[in-house]
Amino acid sequence: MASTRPLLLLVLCSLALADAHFKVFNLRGSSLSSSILGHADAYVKVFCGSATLGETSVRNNNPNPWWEEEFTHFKAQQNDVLRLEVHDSDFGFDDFLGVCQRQIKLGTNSHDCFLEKGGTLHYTYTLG
Ligand SMILES: [Ca+2]
Repeated sequence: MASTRPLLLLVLCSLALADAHFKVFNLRGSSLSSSILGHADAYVKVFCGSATLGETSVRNNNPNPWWEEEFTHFKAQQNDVLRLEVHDSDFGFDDFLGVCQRQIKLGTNSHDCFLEKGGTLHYTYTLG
């Protein structure tokens, strides 16, 4: 029993230094900003550190959208900055509804983020 402890420590140290698997999912908006054109046609762009992970589809005319897309990154590290930009799709220039930024930690974590133009973005991520 005692002999397994150094090995366990070695494994834990290796994990701490290695790139970790990162996934962000369960993106939901609530009470997103509306305009004279109607409700937001919202989508989310996802970044982690210097990597662009992609963007969701547009949820047309919906102040409470849910996106089923999941975004993964295999070279994430603890304390990398997750950045979620929420946009309102429009003809011409899209409106910027707000941004959520957070340093990622190990484990599964859910957060709510208040957007500059009103409304909330909810999301969950897993790192490990
Ligand atoms: Ca729009």
